[in-house]
Amino acid sequence: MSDPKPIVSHLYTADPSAHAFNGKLYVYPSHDRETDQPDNDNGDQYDMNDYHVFSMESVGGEVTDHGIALHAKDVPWVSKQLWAPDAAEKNGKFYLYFPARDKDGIFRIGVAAGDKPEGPFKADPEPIKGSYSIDPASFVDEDGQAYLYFGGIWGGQLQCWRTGKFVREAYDDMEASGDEPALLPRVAKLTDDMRSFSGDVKEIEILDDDGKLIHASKHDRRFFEAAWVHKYKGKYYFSYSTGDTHYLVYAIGDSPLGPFKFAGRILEPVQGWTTHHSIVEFKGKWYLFYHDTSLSGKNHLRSVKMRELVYDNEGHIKLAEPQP
Ligand code: FUB
Repeated sequence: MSDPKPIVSHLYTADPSAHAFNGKLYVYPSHDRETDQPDNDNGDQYDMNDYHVFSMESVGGEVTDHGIALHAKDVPWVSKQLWAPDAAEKNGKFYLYFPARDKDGIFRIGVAAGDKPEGPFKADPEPIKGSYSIDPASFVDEDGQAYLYFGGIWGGQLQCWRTGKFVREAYDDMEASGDEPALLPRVAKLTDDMRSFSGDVKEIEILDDDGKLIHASKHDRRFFEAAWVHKYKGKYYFSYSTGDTHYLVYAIGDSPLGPFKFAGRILEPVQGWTTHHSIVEFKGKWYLFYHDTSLSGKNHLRSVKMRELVYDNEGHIKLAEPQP
């Protein structure tokens, strides 16, 4: 399969969250930049401080960079590292969800609101109460209920939240092991104004072929980071990155709260350590947005790409062949 070109090359972009809003395709990525921070498992090299929003009217057409939609300096609670964002629309308003370290170095999730899909967005002065870890992904169901999925192990600090409270000393115990269930991603319902959690944070169960929670030792299928939820033919698809094995995989369920049953791989490892994606329907076709480091050759300078997806008769996801 031929390797697609990045959708833009004037900036480094990663962790793309794509949505169809107002008849256009909008992409909300991280904005990677050069840094003198060390490259380590903590993710210090991902030292981003703003977000740009991109849009296109057609796939393959011109991609517009709408400029800075939110900057870290305008968010009072943030110390550093604006990581993978997402956006949602409700009642004609647009919301940007973003993870960043607070002044204590703890990853939290913030929300910023705007009147247009491309922003600018104004951030609430505090992170969402009860939020933690990284990689927020929103999903608004057909009944109008919105959900926020989040979590990431290792540098994403999810292992510090095993007890429901932040335990800094648990950081180095990065994940479970052996036959223990893997650490699980989180979900919370959002309030009608999209700015708070309306209930408790819950764990998302991802079940293996035997109907049990995926074992922590199965690094090729356990959750690492980059949650994404989409709906196809009444089923909910929960997709994510397996981190240190570098796959994008997915699981299918009957409820946005899970459980989800492991269903396979979407994408084999790309160039670069991280892999992170979104899945969106636009003008009757489905697309995978993802990133790799083909442009820079450096782990922390990534570029967003896209490929068309198709479903087989059982609802399993495949990359379209040939690509448009
Ligand atoms: O971009 C920083 C982090 O790298 C993201 O939050 C992770 O999902 C990984 O892509």
